[in-house]
Amino acid sequence: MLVRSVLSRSLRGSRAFATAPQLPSSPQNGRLPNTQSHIVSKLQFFNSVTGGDQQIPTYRVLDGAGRPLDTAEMPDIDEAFARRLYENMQLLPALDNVLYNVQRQGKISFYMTAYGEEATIIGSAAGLANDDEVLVRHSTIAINAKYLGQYREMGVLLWRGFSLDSVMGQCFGNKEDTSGKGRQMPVHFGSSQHHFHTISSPLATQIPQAAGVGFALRRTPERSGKNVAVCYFGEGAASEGDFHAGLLMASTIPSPTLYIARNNGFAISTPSSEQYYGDGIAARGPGYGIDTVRVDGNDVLAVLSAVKDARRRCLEQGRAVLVEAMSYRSSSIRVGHHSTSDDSFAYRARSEVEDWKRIDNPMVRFRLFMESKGWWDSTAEEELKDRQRKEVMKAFKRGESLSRCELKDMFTDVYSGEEPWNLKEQREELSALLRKYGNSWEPWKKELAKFTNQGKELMKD
Ligand SMILES: Cc1ncc(C[n+]2csc(CCOP(=O)(O)OP(=O)(O)O)c2C)c(N)n1
Ligand SMILES: [Mg+2]
Repeated sequence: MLVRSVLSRSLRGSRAFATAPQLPSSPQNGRLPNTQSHIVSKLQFFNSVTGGDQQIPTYRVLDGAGRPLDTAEMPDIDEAFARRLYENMQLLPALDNVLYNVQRQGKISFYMTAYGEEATIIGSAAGLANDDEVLVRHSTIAINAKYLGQYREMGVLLWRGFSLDSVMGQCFGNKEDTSGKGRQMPVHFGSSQHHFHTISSPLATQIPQAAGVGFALRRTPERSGKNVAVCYFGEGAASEGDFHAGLLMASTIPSPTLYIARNNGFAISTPSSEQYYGDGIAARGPGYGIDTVRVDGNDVLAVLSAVKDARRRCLEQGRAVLVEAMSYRSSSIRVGHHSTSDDSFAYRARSEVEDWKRIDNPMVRFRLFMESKGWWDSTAEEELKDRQRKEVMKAFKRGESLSRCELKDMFTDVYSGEEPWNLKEQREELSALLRKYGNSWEPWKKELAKFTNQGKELMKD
C-alpha cells in the first residue's frame, strides 16, 4: 500500500495528467461511473496534498550562506549570466531607494518597492523567454503583449531591457511615458514591445485573463508551442474569486499559462496566517489538476530553475503550471512597507523585519555564491552600487524635468473608432473651462504649464 501510494505520488509529480490514479479499482468493491477513484471501505478524511501531515516541500539549491546544497542540481549558468542576475537584482533597490524618497517629497503620487522579492522577480524573469507574455493584474492593452503581473514586477521589464528613462517616464507621467501617457498611477507599467500587459489596480483581474491569453497563444500558429502566458500575483490576490475562476479555466480549457504566486507573507497588513488556513497557495494547484511547485523565493537560482522547468512543462503539455515563491516583504537595505500609503510597523514588529533581513537575504545569499566562484568581490560591489546610483539619479533628474503629454491625450486611446458622446461632452466642457480660466486663474496656469503645449490644443474654438 505504501509503495503504491509513493509510486502514485511520484508519477503525479512527473506529468500533468499523471494525477489520475494509477491504481485499478478493486473488482470486488466496484467502480463509480464518473471517477477512477478506487473504492475503500475505511472512512477516512484527508486535508493534505502530500498524503501525510507534512506540508508541501520548498525547493532550494543554495543555503542561507550561498553554498550549494549537497544534493542540489545547480542550474547551468556562467559568470556573465550570474553577473546579469545580480546586477538586475541590485538595480531594484537602487531604483526603490530613490523613487520611494521621491514620493515622500511629493514629486510622484505613489510608489511600491520590491524589497525582499528581488530573487523571486529577477530569477523568474530570467527563467522566461523575453517574448513570453506577462500579465500583472488586469491588463488594458492589446493581445500582442503577454506578460501579466500584479505591480511589484518592474524587475521583469528591466530584465527585458525597459530603460531607466522609461521607468521614470511612467512614474512621473511625463511625455516619455509609453505605458499610458501619464494616465496611470506610478508603477502601473505596460509595454507591448516587452510583452508586458499594462498593470491596473484591482487585484487578481489578470488571473482569468491569463488563461485566455494562454489559450490565444496556443491557437496562434506562430506562437503555439513557443510562448507561454505568465501571470504574477500575490498570495493576497489569491484570496479573490478571480484566482479560482482563472485556475479552473486554465485547467479545463488547457493553455500554456504559467502562474507565479509571490507569497511574501502579507497582503498590506494582513499576514498570510490570516489569509488562508490550508498549505499556502501551492496546495490549491492539484485541486485544479495543475502541476505545482513551491520554491524558496529568496534563492534566485532555485527560482530560475523552477520557472524554467515550469515553462517547459507548460509548453510540452500545453497546460497551466503553478509556482509558489516564498519570500518576505523586507530588504537588506530598508523595510518593505506595502506601498507609500502604508506604515508596516503598525502591524509587524521592527525586530521581526530586522531578523528576516539578517537571516535570509536574497541579495547576500547570491553575492556569497558569486564570491565563492571568484566572480564577485567588494570592489565589484562598490563599483556596481556607485554606477547604478548615478544612472538612477541621472534618469530621475531627466524624468522630473520633462513635461507631461498633451492634455488632450486624456480623452484618447481608450476606445477605438468614433469618440463616444460622453467623452466628447467632457472634452468640450473642459475646453470651455480652459478658455474661461486657463490663461487667468493662477492655479490652473501653473498646472497647465506642466503639459506639452500647455493645454492650448484644447483651448482652440
Ligand atoms: C479587488 C481589490 N481589493 C482590494 C485592493 C486593495 N489592495 C491593494 S494591494 C492589496 C494587497 C495585496 O496583497 P498581495 O496580493 O499579497 O500582494 P503584495 O502587495 O503582497 O505584493 C490590497 C488588499 C485592490 N487593489 N483590489
Ligand atoms: Mg503578499
